[in-house]
Parts: sequence; C-alpha cells; structure tokens
Amino acid sequence: MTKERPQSAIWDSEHECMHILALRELQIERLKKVVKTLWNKVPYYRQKMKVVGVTPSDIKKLEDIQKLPFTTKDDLRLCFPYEAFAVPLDKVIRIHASSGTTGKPTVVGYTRKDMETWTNVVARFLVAGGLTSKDIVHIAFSYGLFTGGFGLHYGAERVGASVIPVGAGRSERQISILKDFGSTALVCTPSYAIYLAEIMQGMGVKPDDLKLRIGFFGAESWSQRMRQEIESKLDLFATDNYGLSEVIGPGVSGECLYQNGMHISEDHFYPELIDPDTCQPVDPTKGGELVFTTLTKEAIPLIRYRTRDICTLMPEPCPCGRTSRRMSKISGRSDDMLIIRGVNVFPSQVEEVLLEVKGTLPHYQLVVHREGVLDRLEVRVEVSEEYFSDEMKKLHEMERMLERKLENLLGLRAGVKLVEPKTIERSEGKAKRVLDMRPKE
Ligand code: DLL
Repeated sequence: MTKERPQSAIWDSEHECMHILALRELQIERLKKVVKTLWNKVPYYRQKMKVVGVTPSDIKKLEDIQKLPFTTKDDLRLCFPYEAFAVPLDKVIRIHASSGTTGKPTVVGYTRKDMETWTNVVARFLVAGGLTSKDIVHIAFSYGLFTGGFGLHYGAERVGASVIPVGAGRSERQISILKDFGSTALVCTPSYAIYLAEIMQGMGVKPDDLKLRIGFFGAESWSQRMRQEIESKLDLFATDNYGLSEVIGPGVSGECLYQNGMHISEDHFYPELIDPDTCQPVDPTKGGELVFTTLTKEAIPLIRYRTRDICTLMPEPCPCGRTSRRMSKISGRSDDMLIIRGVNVFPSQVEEVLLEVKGTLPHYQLVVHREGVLDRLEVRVEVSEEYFSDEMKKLHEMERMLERKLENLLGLRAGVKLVEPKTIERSEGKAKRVLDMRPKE
C-alpha cells in the first residue's frame, strides 16, 4: 500500500467499547428475553426446548445457554418458508434467502427494528475499517436475495458515504465506473477483487489511475497472503468482514484498522465455539465451530445456530478500544471440509501454501477424484505468464516443490498442476474452490 493509512474512528462507542461486565449483563438480559419470545411465539422452538427438557425459567446466567438446543440449517429448512418467524408477516419489511446448494434455501425476515440493527452493525465495521462520509463506495456484491449488496448498501449510506450500487458482473464496466466515478472504497468478495485487478491490468488501467483507498471484503474465506495481493494490486487497505444470512447477513463481525481479528457485535450476537463432533464447548483460543445466538432480532431470532464455520475467538482487548471478542479468519467449514484418505483438508490451508510461492496466482481449484478405492487430490493453480512460458523442466520442479510443501502441511500427497493464467473459472460472487468428483455414496 502506498496511499495513506486510513484514520480510525468508532461508530457506536457506547456499545462497541462497553465495559465487559456491563456487556455480559446486557447479554444475559437479552438472552432471557429471546428465549421467552421463542417459547411463546414459535411452536417449532417450544417443541425443541421441550425435547431437551428446558424452559425459559431455566435460563438465569449466560452459561445456561448450554442447556438450550442447537439450531441448524436443516431446522430452518423444515420451517420453510415462515415457520421460524416470531412475528406476523405484516411486521416483516424485508425478506432475503441464503443460496441453498442443496434443497430449499433458508428464508430470513427483518422487521423495521431488525433493519435498523443490521444497518448499524454494518456501519460499525465500515467505520472500523476506515470509511467516512467523504467516501465514494463501489458495491460490487449482487443485490438480491443474497444479503451482501443490500446489507453493505444500507450500512454505507448510514455512515453518509456516497454509495454506488453497481451490483455484480460486467467486470470491464466495473473498472470504468471505478475510474470515472472516483470511487474510494470497494466492496466485494476477495476473489472478485483479485479478478477485477486482473481485468484492470488487461485494460491498461493502473492502480494510480483509481482513487481507491480502502476495501471491505467478505462472504468467503481468504488468507493473509490473499490480503497482501489485493492490497498491492489495487493499492488499498483491505479489511475482512463476516456474516451469514441466518444470523443477519454481513455485520456480524468485522476488522478494525489493526487487521487482527474481526470484532463481533456481541451486544447483538452471542458467540460460542464447539467441537463439531461432540457439540461440547472447546477452548475458544484453540478453535472450533462457531455458534451464534441472536440477542435482539425480532423477525427470526435464532438460538445456538451452528454456522459450520471454523475459527478461534480472541478474548484479549484490541488496541483500537473495542471491547468485544474478536474472531479469527475462518479457516474452513466443518461441513465442506474435505476428507481425503482420512485427512481433513481446508481449501484455505492449501491457499496459504500456494500463494507463499513466487509466480503463483490467487486462482486455484482443488479437484478430488477416486481411482479404484483411493481418493486423489489434485491442486490446480495458475502461474503468471512469465513463469508459464518458462521451460517445462522448471515448471515441473515448481510442481514437485509445491507437492512437498503441501505434503508437509497436510500429511497427504496431492498432485499439483500449474496451469496457464485465466484458465480457472472466475466467479463474480463466491469462488468455487472445490470440485469433488467422487461418486456419492
Ligand atoms: O455471505 C453474508 C456476507 C455478505 C458476509 C457480504 C460478508 C459480506 P451467506 O451467503 O449466508 O451470507 O453465507 C454465509 O459465508 O457461513 C461463511 O461460511 C462464509 N463467509 C461469510 N463471510 C466470510 C468471511 C454472507 N469474511 C457463509 N470469511 C458463512 C470467511 C465467510 N467466510
């Protein structure tokens, strides 16, 4: 990054910097209320609580949360479309749905108050990552059932920035808009940011021709190495932000200028970490599956929602002054984690190894197939033009070197294939990193 570092500010210091004991008190009060609401308003939940023998009066302190049943995506599918709603539809002013890859999508609703909460939690991480009312924000998330476009849009407007709702796709046009409108902030998935940088290069547009200074990237996993790539290729300061439709959408957590973990809006979303196999709490600093309970949502409150995302929690205070726990980057998902010959493989681990090596590009794919009874992993990764035009021998050496590195890290032999730039399919939204060709059992 050659441009000036952004200035730090806090959107809602009353809540973001709340004394930890006051925060815990607020959380328990809110938790009691949400459990009561679900018991009274959502028969599906009451039934679930009855099955584990818990009633609202059993919830007296925060640890009692462990008495409550978990909620999963399957529960929400069973409640399709509106059965998990705790308010009548005339109180719902917005509906989104998460892209279901299998079966029905999960439907989420927002009351007017939920929209306020959502807007404000997004404003929190935007300001934490350097956004001000002077910024021109280019939103390249899709606007639609996906929560990315609208979520970021409302939050950035609330901060007072000038928002350009570009939406996804038509990448060359995106570059022209960035240039012509003098956008200072970019919002999209990290993989799309890299793709835009590539398109830009092809168009002969240099980072200096743009006014970008900050970028907010989320909705999929990305490594520190990917951050460096984005920061240098687009010459901006990049922060990570996290969320999921079921919990609210973007705004669940986001990084501050220290770029060291995402601050969770804990006054609205209570985090736990569990072992995905035993469902028991784990040492949060060691890592586990993230579980959220919504503390203020009206339309569709959720108790102990299993996100399937794997991360660690950082309890220690951040120099920025915010007091909430931070979550690490997501290292993978407990469900899309690949198991190859008994070894757990996260695409993000592979990414770290690939991008450490000079000449590789942040476009890669993990292809898993079965030969006889053995599963094989092939990692395809693009290399830059100058490397690709090198002699075959050098390319093979690089492949073998990457294979050794991967084997060291994963404890698994994987074949590496270097491919020409721009041969791996690009995505305007979340990247498709895994191609699992194994026959379904
Ligand atoms: O992706 C919400 C969002 C939009 C977050 C824009 C940030 C920015 P869903 O489509 O429901 O919602 O997908 C949620 O995406 O469980 C994670 O697996 C993944 N995810 C979201 N943010 C991150 C991130 C939105 N920063 C699922 N890092 C989640 C890693 C992320 N994975």
